[in-house]
Amino acid sequence: MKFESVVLSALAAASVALAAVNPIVVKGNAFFDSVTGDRFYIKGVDYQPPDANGETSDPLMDYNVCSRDVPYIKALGMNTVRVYHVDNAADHSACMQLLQDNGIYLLLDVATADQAISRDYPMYSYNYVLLQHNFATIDAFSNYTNVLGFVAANEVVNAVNTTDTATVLKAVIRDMKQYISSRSPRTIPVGYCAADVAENRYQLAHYLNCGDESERAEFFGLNDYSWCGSSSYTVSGYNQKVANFNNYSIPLFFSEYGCNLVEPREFTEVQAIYSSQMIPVFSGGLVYEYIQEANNYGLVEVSSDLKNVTPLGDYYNLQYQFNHTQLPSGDGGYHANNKASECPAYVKGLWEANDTLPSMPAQASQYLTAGAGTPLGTDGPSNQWVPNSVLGSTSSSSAASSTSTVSSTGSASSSSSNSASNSTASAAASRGAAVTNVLRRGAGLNSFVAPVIVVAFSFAIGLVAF
Ligand SMILES: *[C@@H]1O[C@H](CO)[C@@H](O)[C@H](O)[C@H]1NC(C)=O
Ligand SMILES: *[C@@H]1O[C@H](CO)[C@@H](O)[C@H](O)[C@H]1NC(C)=O
Ligand SMILES: *[C@@H]1O[C@H](CO)[C@@H](O)[C@H](O)[C@H]1NC(C)=O
Ligand SMILES: *[C@@H]1O[C@H](CO)[C@@H](O)[C@H](O)[C@H]1NC(C)=O
Ligand SMILES: *[C@@H]1O[C@H](CO)[C@@H](O)[C@H](O)[C@H]1NC(C)=O
Ligand SMILES: CC(=O)N[C@H]1CO[C@H](CO)[C@@H](O)[C@@H]1O
Repeated sequence: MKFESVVLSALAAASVALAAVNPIVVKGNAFFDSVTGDRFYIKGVDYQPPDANGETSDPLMDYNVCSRDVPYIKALGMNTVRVYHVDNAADHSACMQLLQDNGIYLLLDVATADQAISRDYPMYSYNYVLLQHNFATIDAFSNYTNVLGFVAANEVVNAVNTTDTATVLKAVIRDMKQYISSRSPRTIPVGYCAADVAENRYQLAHYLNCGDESERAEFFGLNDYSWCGSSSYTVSGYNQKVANFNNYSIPLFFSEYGCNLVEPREFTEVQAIYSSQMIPVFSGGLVYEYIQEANNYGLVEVSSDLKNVTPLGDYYNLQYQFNHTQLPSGDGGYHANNKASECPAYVKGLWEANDTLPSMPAQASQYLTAGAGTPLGTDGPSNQWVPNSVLGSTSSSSAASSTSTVSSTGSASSSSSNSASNSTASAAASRGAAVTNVLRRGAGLNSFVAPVIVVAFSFAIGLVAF
């Protein structure tokens, strides 16, 4: 039994006694502390503060940034941050130590603006450049015991017409797992964070959890904005998700939550998320998002010199909820022995992923024995290969649309076709999608001579006009 107030007073004393941040392991559909054996619930916040120019940057390479923010994150009672974008060539040791000292785990997205699965040409983006990047990111973080998991992609399936990307996604998950088992000092789970697309939400979840063990995801995050204002367990539809995921065999959590259609946000969903109704099936969640940006989901505002942050009303509302939410004791009634899912059937226009994953490219296979080598960082080559066959007469006028997806603030994932309730919230909130899924179908990759490595980020921010 753990009361938040106990945790907070323990945190106050953390300068004398270091918080224990033992590696987390997956058992059945839940996370557990590998040393104490306690069930681990994610109490998290999505953390991607932009740099001085409002651009996406790596908050874990700059001690000024993480040391500014971690005390506020800790005072909220959080035990996890999700970071959507890092520079794998940077030194993260100081910030990782700070997180560790404060009992905070890291859920890390490996994609960047330049290195990600493409919705436009998923198979062409599946190459050794992508895998070298992902593997080098694993190398850069796998020594830290407070890494909770790696997110292979965020919202790459964002509609009914991008489901073929799931085949590549699953191959990437398989490859990352294989790299971890070959090279990492410990097993670190690899999973996915999904847009809440009502039409194929369960197909995707079951697809990533079906087939051979070597191919299956090890957790599933749902970016979910279905609880707005003083909604309820039933009005939000949480109850249906619990019922439908009851037989799911891997950990499930909200990788983003916090609808802002009703303001101020009271975060009454916190009580539901950690209730005995939900924890047999869900393992907590992460609030979108720590820092205030144009899309208006922030908990704190940062000063223009980036030196200070000021908590906003939503920060205190969230803190209030965590102060008054008690985690159930024991293992929370988790499901130890659910079976892996059945692979969903092909349905044209709705679910078009298949069960024949592409093999790991030969060049990438070498990394399993030789290692991924030097991390190339955010200036490294992009994996967005553009083949001759897709060039053609299509105009490249849609470049502008990709511009908007990368600008770091707000209303990112406009192509999300959530027909679920509150799709506006979901679409507007998905800044994470902007970071990881910059390149979408028709987004202006048409005018290159191929094969060519596209400097996608420069392209997307409009520095390069072809
Ligand atoms: C991780 O640990 C290994 C073995 O001690 C070391 O060679 C490697 O440089 C470390 N990686 C990082 C990023 O610190
Ligand atoms: C998918 O549908 C959206 C919305 O209708 C559209 O904007 C996009 O171009 C489509 N993508 C493909 C690959 O058909
Ligand atoms: C499976 O999907 C991939 C990626 O879309 C595609 O390249 C491949 O041809 C598909 N395989 C089968 C057997 O349908
Ligand atoms: C939450 O609890 C902490 C520690 O007792 C306290 O400092 C803080 O003011 C509380 N916050 C709210 C909003 O109740
Ligand atoms: C779980 O239930 C869903 C339907 O709700 C079904 O599609 C799936 O195959 C089931 N999984 C198992 C392992 O029974
Ligand atoms: C299902 C659900 O939670 N729907 C909510 C969507 O947002 C509106 C507020 O704008 C709520 O009234 C609905 O309950």
